[in-house]
Amino acid sequence: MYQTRRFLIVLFSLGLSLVFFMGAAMAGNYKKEYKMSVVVGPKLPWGAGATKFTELVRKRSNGRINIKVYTSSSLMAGRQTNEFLIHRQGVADFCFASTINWSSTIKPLNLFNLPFLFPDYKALDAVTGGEVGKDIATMLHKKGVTLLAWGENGFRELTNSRRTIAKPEDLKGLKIRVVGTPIFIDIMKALGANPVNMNWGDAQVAFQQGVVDGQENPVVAIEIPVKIWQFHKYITIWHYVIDPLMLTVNNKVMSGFTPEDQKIIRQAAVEAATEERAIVRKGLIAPDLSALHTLKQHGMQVTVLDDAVRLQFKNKTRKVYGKWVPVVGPELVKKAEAAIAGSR
Ligand code: X2X
Repeated sequence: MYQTRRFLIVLFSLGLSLVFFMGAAMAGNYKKEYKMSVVVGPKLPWGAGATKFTELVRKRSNGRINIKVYTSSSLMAGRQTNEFLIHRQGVADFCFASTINWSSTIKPLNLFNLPFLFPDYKALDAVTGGEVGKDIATMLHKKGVTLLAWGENGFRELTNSRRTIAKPEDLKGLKIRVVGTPIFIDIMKALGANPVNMNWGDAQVAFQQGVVDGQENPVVAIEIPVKIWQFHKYITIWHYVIDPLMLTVNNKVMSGFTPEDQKIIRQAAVEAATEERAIVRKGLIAPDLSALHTLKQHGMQVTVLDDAVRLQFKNKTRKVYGKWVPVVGPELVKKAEAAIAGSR
């Protein structure tokens, strides 16, 4: 009797120390610091969203998971289109990334760059929140990256220092900075503009020096925070492409966390990205047009295209759309078009 009890006690303490030891070993596997890549600066909603995520994770994991945000493309020496590669290699453990910057490496992500595909947020939410979103998550997972949540940069609107752009002909000959993702060169050329690709860091210097006439970026997420009115007087709200953000983690890094910590990471990502998305959508749709008012207050001339004129622009880019469907993958485009039609 006494023997059995002693045996049980020994067994129990052995088990206990094993659990303890395993826990310690797993925690010991954690890096002191994880790296998170962001292309823009820390003060923009996009950069702030990344910081928010890291704060939630640090707090809820009681400091077990410590993520440092590397802003302004610093993990890839400014070259934003290299971000996916450094993420897959594990140079960046986490990313809060634009689909645009990854789409030269991962062709199906050009779905979001197809000109004039997404008319509004409802259409985008139907796509990212539906089957297409799941397909994209599966595809990314196969390439080594786990998609945790969708955030947003926003509809990309055109600004320039030369003139009002109210019809396609107005764009003729204007030198427009775009990201180094080939579809943007095609779109701008189809519209008669003269596109030049530049990394975001260089682009901001180019605006200052007047090396380019214009650029395209979202109003709340980028144009207001960088005070684009210092360089450009004219803005056209044309909603030509939308730019979702993906909050991601390298698969190997994710599998190194305990199930409990994985849950904390997933939850924090959804919360931070959802909050960020709400922030960048504010003030752009009637009755709340406060973001557009901010632009006007700073002397910008705001041209909002109506559906008829938007269609003129769309018509000019149809060939580009057709050229890029096979690159994206016809099945994925079909699914997205159906989801958008269903959201009407
Ligand atoms: O480079 C841009 O224009 C930016 C900041 O919007 C992206 O990273 C896609």
